[in-house]
Parts: sequence; C-alpha cells; structure tokens
Amino acid sequence: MSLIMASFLSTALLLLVPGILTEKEHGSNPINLTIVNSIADAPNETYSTDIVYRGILLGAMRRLHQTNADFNDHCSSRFTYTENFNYGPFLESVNGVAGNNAEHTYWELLVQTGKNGSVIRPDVGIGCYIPEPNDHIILNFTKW
Ligand code: B12
Repeated sequence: MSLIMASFLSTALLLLVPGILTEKEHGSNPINLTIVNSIADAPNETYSTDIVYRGILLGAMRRLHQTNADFNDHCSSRFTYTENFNYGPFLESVNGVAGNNAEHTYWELLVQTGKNGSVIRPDVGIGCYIPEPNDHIILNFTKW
C-alpha cells in the first residue's frame, strides 16, 4: 500500500516540477517605466514593457527599445549607456537627453516599489537592478 502511495506521489511530483520550473524560467511580468525630466520640466512619459523572471532592468529597457515605436525613434537608440570598468552600464542618455559632467546633470534611477508605493533610490545601476513584479521604474533627469 505504502509502495503504491510512494509511486503515486513521485509521479505527481514529476508532473508538477516541470510546471513550476517552466513558470519560473519562462514567465515574464509587466513593468512600467516613467521618464521624468526634473530640469526641463517636460511632461512625463510612461511606457510598459515586460521583464523576465529575475531579469535585470537593462533587459527590460532593451525589450522596450525593440517593441515600442515611441521609445525606438526610427531605430536609433532611445537610451544610451557607457560601460564602467567597475560598476557596469552607466545610463548616459534617454530620449536624446544626455547627462553632462560640466552641468552636473545625470539620469537618476528611482523605483516606486510595488510593495508599499514608497520611492527608493537603488544602490546599483541599470545593469544590476532586478525589478520586483509591480515595481514602477523612474528615470529622473536631475542634478548632482
Ligand atoms: C560621484 C558619484 C556619482 C556621480 C558621478 C558624477 C561624476 N561625474 O563625478 C553621479 C551623481 C552621477 C552618480 C550617479 C549614480 N550612482 Co554613483 N557614485 C558616486 C560616488 C560617490 C563617487 C564616484 C567617484 O567619483 N569615484 C572616483 C573617480 C576618480 O573614479 P571613477 O571610476 O572615474 O568614478 C566614476 C564612476 O564611479 C561613475 N559612477 C558613479 N556612480 C555610478 C553608478 C553606476 C551604476 C556606474 C556604472 C558608474 C557610476 O562616475 C564616476 C565619474 O565618472 C560613488 C561612491 C564612492 N565613494 O565611490 C557612487 C557609486 C559609484 N554610485 C552608485 C550608484 C548606485 C549610482 C546610481 C545608480 C544611483 C541611482 N540610483 O541613480 C547613479 C547612476 C545612474 C546612471 N545614470 O546609470 C553606487 C554603485 C554601486 C554599484 N555596484 O552599482 C556607488 C558605489 C555608491 C553606492 N550607493 O554604494 N554617482
């Protein structure tokens, strides 16, 4: 009896595990990204895209670039980044507006968390930040 039970359970487990893995490995979550220009006082622009399970923000931004005509601008890149030796990708420009050392301007990464709606300033950049489902990403052009 216990042998039958054990084989039933292991069969059930075998059927379930691939399902769980498939959801985690192939699932994607919708994510919103808002572009704020705190210096020029331009209207905010909000885009929606998808992020894969445990994917980095840069991946979601690349997907947005590939799929969204407004963000894409005739195939020229709507965001650019430079590669920092130590910290990875540094977001340089968004929709043609670039940070400038002489003017002390830059694109700040902020996140309104899905958990309680508070706005945090991640301590990593776009190449390392892993958004949670329902995070609202804010790219804020500002001064340091
Ligand atoms: C000054 C500074 C800035 C300035 C740089 C302006 C400038 N031209 O000087 C500004 C305000 C732009 C900045 C922005 C950000 N920063 Co900063 N910054 C620093 C700080 C305090 C000193 C860097 C420095 O001058 N080093 C000395 C010089 C000689 O070395 P350097 O290699 O040439 O320095 C360059 C890099 O550090 C680069 N840089 C600065 N910050 C970041 C962040 C990322 C992700 C990258 C790729 C590069 C980069 O800018 C410097 C000048 O070119 C460090 C902390 C520290 N004490 O080191 C944090 C630090 C490097 N920054 C950090 C972060 C997280 C950010 C932001 C992502 C914050 C945010 N949420 O918006 C943003 C970058 C967003 C983007 N556009 O991609 C983290 C990086 C950690 C990590 N593993 O990713 C650090 C370590 C602070 C921390 N929180 O622990 N930063």
